[in-house]
Amino acid sequence: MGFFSKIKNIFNKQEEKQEQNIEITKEEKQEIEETNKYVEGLSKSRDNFVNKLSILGIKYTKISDEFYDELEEILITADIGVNTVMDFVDRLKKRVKEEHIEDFEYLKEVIVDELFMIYVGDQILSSKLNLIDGKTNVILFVGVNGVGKTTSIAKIANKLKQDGKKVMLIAGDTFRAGAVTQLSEWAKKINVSFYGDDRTDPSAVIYDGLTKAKEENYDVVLVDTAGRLQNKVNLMKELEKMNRVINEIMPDNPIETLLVIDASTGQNGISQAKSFKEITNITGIVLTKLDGTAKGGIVLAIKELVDIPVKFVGLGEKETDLIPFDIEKYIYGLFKEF
Ligand SMILES: Nc1nc2c(ncn2[C@@H]2O[C@H](COP(=O)(O)OP(=O)(O)O)[C@@H](O)[C@H]2O)c(=O)[nH]1
Ligand SMILES: [Mg+2]
Repeated sequence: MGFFSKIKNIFNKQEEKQEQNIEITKEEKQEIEETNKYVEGLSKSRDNFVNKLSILGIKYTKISDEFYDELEEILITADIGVNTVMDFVDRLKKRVKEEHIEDFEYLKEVIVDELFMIYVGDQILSSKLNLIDGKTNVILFVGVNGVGKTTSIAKIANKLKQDGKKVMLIAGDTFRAGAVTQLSEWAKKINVSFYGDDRTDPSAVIYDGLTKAKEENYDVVLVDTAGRLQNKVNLMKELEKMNRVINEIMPDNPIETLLVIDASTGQNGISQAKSFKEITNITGIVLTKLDGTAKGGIVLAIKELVDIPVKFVGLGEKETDLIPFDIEKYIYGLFKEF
């Protein structure tokens, strides 16, 4: 049985259990809820993608060169990178030949299997945040304006708070008007601590906020920043300075630096990721607004072109709609009716 049948089985079984009121554990319940979020959030992508692929299966009675050409086009328009698509089609052709595949139903399985392999490849990318118990952990959020940094901070902070962590938000976006207030309002709403003032040097604000967080034994500090990519040299210097300040206060703690990108910006988001990767050590990606795009294939392009693990995905605007990235649920959500 292929990978896709396997995950379909797992998720269907969980749902059946719930429908038949068979007792399920808290973890199983959360799994179902998260899977449903992927299914709902990826509906635009799925409609686009799966419909087109299914039409291919009707249009071609034989797997021909024209079939592969059209398949390539569909995958490229879903924002999976060109090279990834080329490699993928090569592998698919090889398997079709070796396994003498003629049946489209079986080919579907192979397509999903191979797409999964693009992401997983030969390494396991962990979507877990790198947090150490008993220490004050720092998560720095970077990314250009409007991608969803501040809202992602609030959503992640809310989750950490629910997990029982002592959480502080620091307003390191001293550039945009209203950014400090926006963050402090979120802090109030989700009931976590806030540090921010009207100084213009983000590193000075971060220094004082972190000093306080360390003294008062906070578990996690989430730092908002301004993303001015148009001036790469300045941004690099600013990020270097922030990292220096953090290292000075917490010398042996790893710093999580999460780059936030907006899935609906497609290839533009990918080039932002490449630029940020050049100027600072990005440890994970938060991919927002997947619910608003039909080009959900961008996750696979990120893997190929940026090779930084996606740690969270935004599948809606609600506080609970930003969830840890899970490749199996993602693939399931993307291909549910395929
Ligand atoms: N639909 C949707 N909207 C989002 C998501 N994440 C953020 N947004 C919206 O994007 C807008 C910009 O977010 P903001 O956090 O202020 O961006 P920042 O400039 O990077 O801090 C806000 O209106 C958010 O509600 C998401 O995953 N899905
Ligand atoms: Mg902001």
